[in-house]
Amino acid sequence: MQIDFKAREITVKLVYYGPALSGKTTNLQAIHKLVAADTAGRLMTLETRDDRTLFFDLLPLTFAGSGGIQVRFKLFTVPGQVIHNATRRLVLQGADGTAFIADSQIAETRANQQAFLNMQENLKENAIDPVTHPLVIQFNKRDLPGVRTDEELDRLAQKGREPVYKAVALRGTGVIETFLGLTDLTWRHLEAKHQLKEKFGLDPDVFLADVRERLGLCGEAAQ
Ligand SMILES: Nc1nc2c(ncn2[C@@H]2O[C@H](COP(=O)(O)OP(=O)(O)OP(=O)(O)O)[C@@H](O)[C@H]2O)c(=O)[nH]1
Ligand SMILES: [Mg+2]
Repeated sequence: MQIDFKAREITVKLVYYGPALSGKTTNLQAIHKLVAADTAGRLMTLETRDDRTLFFDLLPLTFAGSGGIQVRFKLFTVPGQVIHNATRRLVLQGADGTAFIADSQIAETRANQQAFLNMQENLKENAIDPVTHPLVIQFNKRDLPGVRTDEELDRLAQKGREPVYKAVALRGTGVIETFLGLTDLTWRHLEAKHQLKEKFGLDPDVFLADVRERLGLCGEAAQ
């Protein structure tokens, strides 16, 4: 998190992590499409010819908090291809929260596991504790055949600490819910660490309700 006292601006870094082709870029594209233009900035993507992220994508979302504070969420994606590990580590630097985008296809189970371990390693490399780091998990591509069942994902959700979301990012389903879940978890973590309410008069309940309200309609529209 960056605080600019002069500009009265707080910048929060959120990273979309996961194996190659799980739909990280598609999540940002869907958010960009669903969120009103006064909230979402320009989506910057850097892709190779076959749609693979080479470096990262970036989408800024800006919200007005109470007391004239601007809160900017910078959403990044990492490149999922195994060879781009150095870039993934770099993008994860200073992350305040992470959404792990898993591929629901049974055939991708191993790739998900490897990417998850890789994320934990890279968090540690960046001196971020994977145990306390705000993390949500999204199982994407629910529309495809050969995916893990809803029951299996529900069981996983019950077993783990992290909130789990199901999505079809290509249709915009579940992407706003995932983002709101990540924002909620991340903001509460930042509040505990930096006392934003005390310093800026930014009440977490009021601010998060405001974010939900502004994006809530987008989630419903996507169903
Ligand atoms: N059927 C289906 N396809 C999806 C869904 N989400 C993404 N895709 C497709 O999966 C492919 C990969 O999506 P990307 O968003 O580029 O994946 P990525 O995770 O950014 O991939 P890297 O940048 O290589 O790490 C594209 O062809 C998307 O259209 C989904 O929910 N359902
Ligand atoms: Mg990508």
